[in-house]
Amino acid sequence: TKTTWYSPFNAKTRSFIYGMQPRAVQGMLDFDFMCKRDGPSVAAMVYPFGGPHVQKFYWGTKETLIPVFTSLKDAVEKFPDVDTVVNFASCRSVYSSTNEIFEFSDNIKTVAIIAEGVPERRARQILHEAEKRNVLIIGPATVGGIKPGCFKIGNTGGMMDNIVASKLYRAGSVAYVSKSGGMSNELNNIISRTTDGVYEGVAIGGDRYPGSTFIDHLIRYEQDPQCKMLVLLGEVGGVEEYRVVEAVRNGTIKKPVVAWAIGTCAKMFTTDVQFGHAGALANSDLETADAKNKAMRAAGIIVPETFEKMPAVLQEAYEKLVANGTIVPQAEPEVPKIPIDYSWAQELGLVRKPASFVSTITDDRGQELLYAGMRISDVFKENIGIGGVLSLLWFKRRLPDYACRFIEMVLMMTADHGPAVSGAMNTIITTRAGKDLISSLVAGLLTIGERFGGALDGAAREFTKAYDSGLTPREFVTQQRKANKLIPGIGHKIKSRTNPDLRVELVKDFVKKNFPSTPILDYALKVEEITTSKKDNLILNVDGCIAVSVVDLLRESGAFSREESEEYLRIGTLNGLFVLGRSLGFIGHHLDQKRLKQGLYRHGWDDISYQIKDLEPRRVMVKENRD
Ligand code: Q5B
Repeated sequence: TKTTWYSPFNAKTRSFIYGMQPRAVQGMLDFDFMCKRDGPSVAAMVYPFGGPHVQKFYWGTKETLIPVFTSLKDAVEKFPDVDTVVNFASCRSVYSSTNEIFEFSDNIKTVAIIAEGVPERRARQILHEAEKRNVLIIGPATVGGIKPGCFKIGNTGGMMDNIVASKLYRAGSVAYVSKSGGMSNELNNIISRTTDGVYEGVAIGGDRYPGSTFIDHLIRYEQDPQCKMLVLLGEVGGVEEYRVVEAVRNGTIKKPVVAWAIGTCAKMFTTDVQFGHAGALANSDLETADAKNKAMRAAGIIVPETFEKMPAVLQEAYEKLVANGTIVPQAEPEVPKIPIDYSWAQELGLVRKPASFVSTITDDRGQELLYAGMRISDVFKENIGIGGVLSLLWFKRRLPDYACRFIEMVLMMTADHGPAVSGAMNTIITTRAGKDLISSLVAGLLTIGERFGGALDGAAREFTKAYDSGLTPREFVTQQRKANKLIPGIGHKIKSRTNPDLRVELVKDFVKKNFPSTPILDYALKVEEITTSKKDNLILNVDGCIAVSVVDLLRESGAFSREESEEYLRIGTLNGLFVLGRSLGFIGHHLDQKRLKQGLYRHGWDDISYQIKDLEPRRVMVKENRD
């Protein structure tokens, strides 16, 4: 269906959206879908940044892709059928972008300019150029307009439920023109309740120099045979309403016009009142709303006594047109179902869905980040330290001060044990191979396990089990030996009874002084007496000592139930302490190597015992077999 000058929008109208306005585009597509259009009224978006790409939108309940072009030229080349542009450019760039649009005036016949605050000089230049090129401008400073069943400009009409309530999904017989988007919504509402509905509605915008004026649209409506009745919602300021008065007087407009100029209350103010719109200020008596209403009434336009009486006069005028056969009311189509966005439906409390993830430790959704319910500002106000933070994030509770200090001690104690240990070595080699911090850190962390640094969980488990089952320390050692198992937490490569690990001494000292009781540590020390009597280095090592102390903390502090403490032992909490602490050291080693600009490491041949057998006989055998 081809458009005409008086009917620029129809159910085939396709548009470009100038600017990145996904919400507006989705609103237009939802409207299109409700109107049962064949396809989306938005052909493409034009947005100069980020390169050409596609964006996903809903078409009903399904998804569709809308291309984004970086230039209007590309968009026009791809979609030569598009004749409308909704220009969302800001007031700063609207002049240049609209001029760019004018370059394609062979294709683009209607431009809606949404921006507010366009300088009047620029608005006049745009208007001048548009007239020269025969392009219809709606705006600036407008929400746009709507043609029920056909096309909706940008955000016109508001939310979908509003559009349904005003029956804008199907055409009526009444066309209106107003200045403001808000008042257009009011007209949509009133017209849908008092007549067979809106045929078309345009908000020309509240500036002093709109690209098209009341009369431009009313003359279009007059010419359009589908439109039977006109509505004008003018306002104080400017003289555009008088052009309508003149058109009615001289017979250019013959269809019934219902009109009202808003701002009659201005006379109640002792000084001149500037209403919301830039143009809404009476510069002379002629520009007052009262004068306009009087002139319109005198010309035969249907003007209610007050705006409140507008619905009544609209209904009366409409019923006359029905009575004389001008309007034949149509059967109401089924009210379209509007798919609503999931997030909106959720906000309205209409849907529920099981969450894919559950989290119980932190919440970043509110104004303030919460750690286990504690506001981040309180974390600092109360100076709970890293031990306090760990107790919130790992145990979801505030632990007693001594427990937090113990946690901090563990982290400090395990932070590093020199470059020679497995993990640090791995980190160093990885760094020297040119890898980044995270790779080098992870390379080090991956060495933590039963033998190196990761014996805490095992130590806690085995010592606790032995203690709980009533084994004497000696029975425990014997049992482990018989089972050919090393006792986790016992033994060290370099530390021994004669070369004690001072870290272990510090932990023991702290725990003995601060913990309410230490049954598992005491038990482990008795085991140590037995193992060291066999071999000097079979001491309770740093992993073992921390592990049994944590068990005592979990069980004896009163902060955990027995089930909770069992669970924390089971789920790997204790090794986590070593991992966290030693990360400090591994990162240090990585930075150290980088700082020292150490080159790629290659191990010396002399330090590898090559035990490769001569392969010759095998080769011969293979040959023989083949023969
Ligand atoms: N024997 C730690 O072994 C080490 C025994 C044992 C009964 C044991 C070894 C062991 C359990 C795992 C453990 C954490 C591998 C260590 C750490 C952090 C670190 C590291 C650092 C840091 C040392 C010699 C003889 C053999 C064995 C017997 C050894 N351990 N018996 N229970 N636990 N421990 N890991 O010296 O009769 O001669 O055959 O696996 O707790 O990783 O600083 O380096 O901060 O970075 O190589 O402190 O103890 O001794 O394995 O040659 O054994 O002692 O059966 O007896 P060694 P092996 P036999 S802390």
